[in-house]
Amino acid sequence: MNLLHRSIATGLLFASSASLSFAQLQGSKADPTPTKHPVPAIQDTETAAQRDARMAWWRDARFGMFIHWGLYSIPAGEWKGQRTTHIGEWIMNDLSIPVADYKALAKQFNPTGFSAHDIVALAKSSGMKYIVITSKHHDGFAMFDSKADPFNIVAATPYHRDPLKELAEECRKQGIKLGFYYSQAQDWTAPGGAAIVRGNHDKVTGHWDKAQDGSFDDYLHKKSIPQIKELLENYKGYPVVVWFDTPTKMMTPERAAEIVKLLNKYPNLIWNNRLGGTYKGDTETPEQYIPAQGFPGRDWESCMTINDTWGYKSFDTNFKSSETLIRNLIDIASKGGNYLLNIGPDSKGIVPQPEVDRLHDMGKWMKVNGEAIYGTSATIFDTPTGTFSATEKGRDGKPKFNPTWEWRSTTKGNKVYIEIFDWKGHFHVDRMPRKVTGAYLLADSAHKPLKFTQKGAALDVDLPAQALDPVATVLVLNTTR
Ligand code: H79
Repeated sequence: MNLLHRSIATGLLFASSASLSFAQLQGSKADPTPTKHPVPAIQDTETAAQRDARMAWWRDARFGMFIHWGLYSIPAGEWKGQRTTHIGEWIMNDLSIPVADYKALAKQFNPTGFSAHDIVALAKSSGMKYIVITSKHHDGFAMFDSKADPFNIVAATPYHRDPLKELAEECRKQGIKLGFYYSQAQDWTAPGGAAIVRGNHDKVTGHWDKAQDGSFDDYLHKKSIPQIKELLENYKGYPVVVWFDTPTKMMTPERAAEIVKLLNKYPNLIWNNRLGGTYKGDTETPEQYIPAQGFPGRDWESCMTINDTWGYKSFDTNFKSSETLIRNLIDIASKGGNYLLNIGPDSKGIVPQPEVDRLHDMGKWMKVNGEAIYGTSATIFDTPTGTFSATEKGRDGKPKFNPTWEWRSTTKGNKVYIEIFDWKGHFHVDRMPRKVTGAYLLADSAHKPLKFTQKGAALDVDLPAQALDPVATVLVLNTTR
């Protein structure tokens, strides 16, 4: 259905909601009441079946690459001898760098080491099915060819190339999806751009330089919306995801609606819950944490860093282990979510080697065990996967969830996968909700049948003495329901 048909259908639906048939109600969103959005978004108008079709590839993918790359990779966390203690892409804000000084970085940005081919190949070999790259972060610098604003990689740097275009070509060639992150409200170098209020910055605007002052609506109409339009129009079939961030209080329903009008022209597009203006978008976006129970009834994606920064910071060497990263991916899949794992290329466009090494390890695991991740749905077990802290709060403000690492489970049709971390030479679960008809290890290419017994609700499986993979060995259960 094209957009015109969709909005006509929606208009009718909303005009006569009293006469909706039960089938129509079932086919529409969980909440069939008309939204108060000034412009209805696709999520407000599509049927559940249309939504399932639109989200299908994303739900199957389970694992994506986030790329934070921009001018901030030049200071790499340090400005005039001062180190930021926060995330690298926030350096301009954190160290109150004047607009003119920050913009001057563009003149020295020449990332000759960037290879779209290598980055796409890295994502693919790691088992990732999509890439989301920062097209413009809060610093306002566009990493693409923009006619709407000259502060961009093609017009303002000696590099003169559009990495988004090169990535789009490579993604098309290598058969992987591409999405764009765009900071729609925060923009610290464009007059009128928003800034989160913090530190000793202006208590109302969040600004620290007069050059940042101006009309937000002018910023929206002269930069943000035109650039979003460029991103949607100029990359032939991409982006398939638009990843908004930090709407701030400036992104009112009326302003967000102007962006929704653009998004609605792309009926296959997926966009997250950070547009603002009360639009819920398609996906929940827990940042730097894995929710205890996922988001039942919602699509969701944990975005996380490999070390502690998104944008490259030369002195951040706090890299998570491959074991942690692989287990995080499994944990997320077992709760029905996606893992958007970040890399931060440096000012030459090179991906830090410790990040490459970890992604290679993940790829090795996925090559053998990907079947237990892709296209799966959440666990069918009610076994707890950790405990809630009595004292600590998590990033969502709720009691912090501390995972334990015995095992997780994912499901696909009649197959139940048990990803075992803590290998004991046998597997036991008190309540197995299905009848098991066979068991084997995914890493055993012969799929040698394992002995198992089901007594009452309990299931016991005999396993070899040694794990086939110390990080996670996958037990496959064939079941009937
Ligand atoms: O792009 C990455 C972050 O830069 C971005 N979202 C991810 C994907 C992000 N922007 N804002 N936030 C996340 C949340 C705000 C964090 C803050 Fe702070 C806490 C702003 C001020 C205090 C972190 C710590 C940034 C500066 C100090």
